[in-house]
Amino acid sequence: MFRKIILTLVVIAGFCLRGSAQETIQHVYGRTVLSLNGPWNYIMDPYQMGYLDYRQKPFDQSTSGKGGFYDNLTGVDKSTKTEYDFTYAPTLEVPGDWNSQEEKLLFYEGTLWYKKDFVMNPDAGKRYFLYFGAVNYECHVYLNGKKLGVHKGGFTPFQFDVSGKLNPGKNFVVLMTDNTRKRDEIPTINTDWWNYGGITRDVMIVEMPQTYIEDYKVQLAKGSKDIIEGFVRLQGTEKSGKVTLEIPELKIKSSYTTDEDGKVSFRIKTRKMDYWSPEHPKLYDVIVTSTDDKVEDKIGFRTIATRHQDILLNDKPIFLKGISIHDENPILGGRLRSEGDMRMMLEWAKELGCNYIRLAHYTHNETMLRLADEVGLLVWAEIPVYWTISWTNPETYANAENQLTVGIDRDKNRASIIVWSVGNETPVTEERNVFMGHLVDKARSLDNTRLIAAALEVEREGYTIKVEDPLGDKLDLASFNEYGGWYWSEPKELPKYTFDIRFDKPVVISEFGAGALGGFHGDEDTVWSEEHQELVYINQLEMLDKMEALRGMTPWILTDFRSPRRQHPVYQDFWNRKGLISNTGKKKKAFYILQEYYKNKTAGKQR
Ligand code: GCB
Repeated sequence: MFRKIILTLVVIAGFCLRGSAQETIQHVYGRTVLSLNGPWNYIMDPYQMGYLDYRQKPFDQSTSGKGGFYDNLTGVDKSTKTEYDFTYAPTLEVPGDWNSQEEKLLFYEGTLWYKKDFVMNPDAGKRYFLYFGAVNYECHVYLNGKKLGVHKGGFTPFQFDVSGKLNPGKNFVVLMTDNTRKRDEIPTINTDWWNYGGITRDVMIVEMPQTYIEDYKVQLAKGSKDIIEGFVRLQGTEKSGKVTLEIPELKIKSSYTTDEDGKVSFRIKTRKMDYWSPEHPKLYDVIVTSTDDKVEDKIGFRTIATRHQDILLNDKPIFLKGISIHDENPILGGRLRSEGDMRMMLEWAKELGCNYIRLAHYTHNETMLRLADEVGLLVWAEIPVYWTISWTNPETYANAENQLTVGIDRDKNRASIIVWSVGNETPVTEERNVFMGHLVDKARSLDNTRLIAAALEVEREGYTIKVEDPLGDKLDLASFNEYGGWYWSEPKELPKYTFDIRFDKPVVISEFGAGALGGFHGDEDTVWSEEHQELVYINQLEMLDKMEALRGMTPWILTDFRSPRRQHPVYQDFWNRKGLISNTGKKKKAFYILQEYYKNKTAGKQR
């Protein structure tokens, strides 16, 4: 007990140390921006010689603040003595990881610098923000040779206020990025995915008025089908002012005055509306206006709840026909770079018959969530609290909580998201229970309208598969990964197993699967053959279908993906082969087994 209290205090102290998450502008894609996407010059710098002097002191902390690569010196005349030069350096496309763009960078983990020139004519009456969709993992950002700050975390957006710092005409941004894995970070050193480095998502300069709409939330109130609830927050010089919320199709137009912190909360009783669902992904135009600013969004309204073992979407029981997805284009062997890449993944999920996807194991691209809203796919969103992280380090907790907060903050208006997951396969210990318990509480305090879950693990006793993780008591779903027929048991034995789950909650299997090399055929007992993977799927589905409480699943995984842990030279070659689609885009036999299963599956009917 005493130990538990100490741990709780440590965790809370960790949160206080870092303070609250950095706010980013809601819906940057709906604002006036200058895109900085495209080619950026890069320099690979394994010894950080662009950052540290020969005594290992950072140049940007020296008296002059100069000496690093961010000075962006270029050999203009014969007396210039520089040992780097971005002007002649090769380029990488942004957005895009470095690994998939240059062969010598495929396995690179370390420091790499980026530089981009751009021309602007800043308007003195406006504010400007330099916004990054995501950079993996740590990055130091410099504008015109001056440091703006540092950011850690590979999957969440961040921004810097650059008002008054932009030159009329020529400007340059330099980034030192570093994807070195570290034990105390989130994720930690050990994962089963590629540690893609660099500027993996959009970069832009966002132009805003002096007082602007920083954030808003427009959602159905918890448990209600006719009350739209939320807030608008202004930021800038005149925080207290008039704001108007309009949803023309619902004949809503309401005006409010924000308080001295710029915030106003509202509740609006609404008329009959079309609820968002996978079959009918209705999005309403939502317009927020302030004296100087205006932003337009498309927002869907739906309810999600559980009742004993049922999941209710808009009050009706639903079976979640899902698939897990990494933020990776298997054909590129790199992070998803464009809307086209993302649509390809979602179309495959649709073809499989899905109404639901698990975006594993970290915050995905904002565009992916907007597309899920548009095409009608429910979403499980997650943070990279994965396997064995540093449970007792307060900084680690603060980092996890920050990633959770920023993710919820960014995507709180997306109807598609029904589940916030706080982690995957974390091992049960007292320290972990405290850490994870706090994350669950935090998620609930930030958003009480969605389900909170985590992908738990199972234990076995004979032919009984047990789910007993105490964290499950705090969660809305009984969700767990279960690799029968692959990591344990023969596939043909699976139908003999039964489940013993200690929670009276809907069961949503967050993973099961088996590896197969696309195009490799053999009999069903030949491991790595498509037939073997097919056999695992057939027997898994037979076993799972016997479970009364089964309400959904996201088998592992839609497509093959790169992983440094998958080394078999013939069958893997650094690819995790559990995809239902290969890295050449070919559907494996198991794809059709799951497709058939989903075709016949209806909510409420378990067998
Ligand atoms: C898991 C992990 C997932 C792995 C998968 C596998 O349980 O959650 O990240 O990739 O198993 O292939 O082993």
